[in-house]
Amino acid sequence: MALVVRVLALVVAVMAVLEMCSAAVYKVGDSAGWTTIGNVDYKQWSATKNFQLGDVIKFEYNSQFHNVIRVTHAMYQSCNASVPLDSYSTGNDSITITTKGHHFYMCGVPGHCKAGQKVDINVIRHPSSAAPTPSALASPIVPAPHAPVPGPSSAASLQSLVGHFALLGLTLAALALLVSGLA
Ligand SMILES: [Cu+2]
Repeated sequence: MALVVRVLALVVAVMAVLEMCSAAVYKVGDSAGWTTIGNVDYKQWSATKNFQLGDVIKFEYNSQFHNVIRVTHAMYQSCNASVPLDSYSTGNDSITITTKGHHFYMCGVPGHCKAGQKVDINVIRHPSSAAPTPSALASPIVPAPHAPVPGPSSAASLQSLVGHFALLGLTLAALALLVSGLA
């Protein structure tokens, strides 16, 4: 029984760590993609996501008819495409989010933004969470971890796996100690 509890706790901990430090890829509009067809509600789409630093925002569209530009909040609101901050036009654009706050994107083709082809990617600022280290930003993709082997050395190896996430490592260690105490 004690072993089961310990293994479960470790699995939960590993999942929590992976959840927090692995980059997610979000395809804008899901299966519909980046389009004016079908009145995709991009506001609703982004509202259901929990964007994190390092996540990849993927725009898939027919480059003959659409494009992607990053704009300011004011330009986003007024659908002003005149001075884009960034622009993309391959039809398969992956953008990695490296800063917190709002990231406003719209289609620069006349009329499309007004028709709703605009999206606000908001990485919420958590005041309590530790600031991400530059190394974490530089390498958002976490190497595939080895399957956790339950045992006395698990906590140590897990800690080394997430060594650069000191706070998480400490949490993990505390959890392991707690579980060991209960066993
Ligand atoms: Cu368009």
